[in-house]
Amino acid sequence: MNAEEKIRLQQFAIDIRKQIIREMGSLGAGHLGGNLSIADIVAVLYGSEMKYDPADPKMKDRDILICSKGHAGPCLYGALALKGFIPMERLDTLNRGGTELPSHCDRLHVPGIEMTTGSLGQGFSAACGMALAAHLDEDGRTVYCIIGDGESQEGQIWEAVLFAAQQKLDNLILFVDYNKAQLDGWTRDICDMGDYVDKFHAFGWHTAEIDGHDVEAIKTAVDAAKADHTGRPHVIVCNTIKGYGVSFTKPNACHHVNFTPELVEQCQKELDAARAALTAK
Ligand SMILES: Cc1ncc(C[n+]2csc(CCOP(=O)(O)OP(=O)(O)O)c2C)c(N)n1
Repeated sequence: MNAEEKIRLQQFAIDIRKQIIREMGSLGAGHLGGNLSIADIVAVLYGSEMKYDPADPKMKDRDILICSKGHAGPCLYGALALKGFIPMERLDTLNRGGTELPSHCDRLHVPGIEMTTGSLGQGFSAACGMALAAHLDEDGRTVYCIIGDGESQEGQIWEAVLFAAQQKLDNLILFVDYNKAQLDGWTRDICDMGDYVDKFHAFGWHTAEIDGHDVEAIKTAVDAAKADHTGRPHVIVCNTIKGYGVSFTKPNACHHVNFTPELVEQCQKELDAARAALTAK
């Protein structure tokens, strides 16, 4: 990846983080930590990897992204607004009465959202079904899915992992947002998942483990997964930090955060400074 492309994707990730703060700031609260932790993954997907058309969200042969950890809707909404799927002003209506922007991913209200999620464990099964359909149609589509590490404690996830391997879904790329924290503390203290790479490897998957905040590493891993047509589904285990990008967050205590206007201003200033530092490089 050349330097300009890297800066462009890093800036896009910061712009997505700014929209997450905007959305939750206007509501006064939100699932901050797990939204910020996936912003770099979402930036690479919408900024470089996915086939889509904001003017035609249901475009035939588009790629699919399902955020199975549905509480990270605001992150996807930020990317979708920046790419022109929805008006930017709609971001100020997150989860208000009558809104078209419910806080959890909602495919019936939000153009570009492919699956309604929020009940953890379920979105990934839908992603496997869509990947199977694309596989049977041989239409060249890639199906991406993001799950949380806390979410991976759901039994349904591992049924789907088995199914994807059995069906040889090599058009399926799964990201594990390995931020090491769930709703109420560290994942290792609640239900330790052990080594994801070993686990997925044992289930017959093609695996990679990367820094999930490094846009270059994310793109390299996705490109390698797309180039591997050996009949194995792909998992990219992304080491991330819950609440990444702003300074006030503590990784194991920022699942859901209340915002004051002052806190919103502080976060936006920090993100603007990080963006300016990139431009200055
Ligand atoms: C089936 C189900 N049980 C419980 C919840 C409540 N819940 C929402 S987010 C969350 C924690 C999920 O942890 P993780 O997947 O690690 O998400 P992240 O830390 O990345 O935000 C829980 C328990 C839910 N949405 N669905």
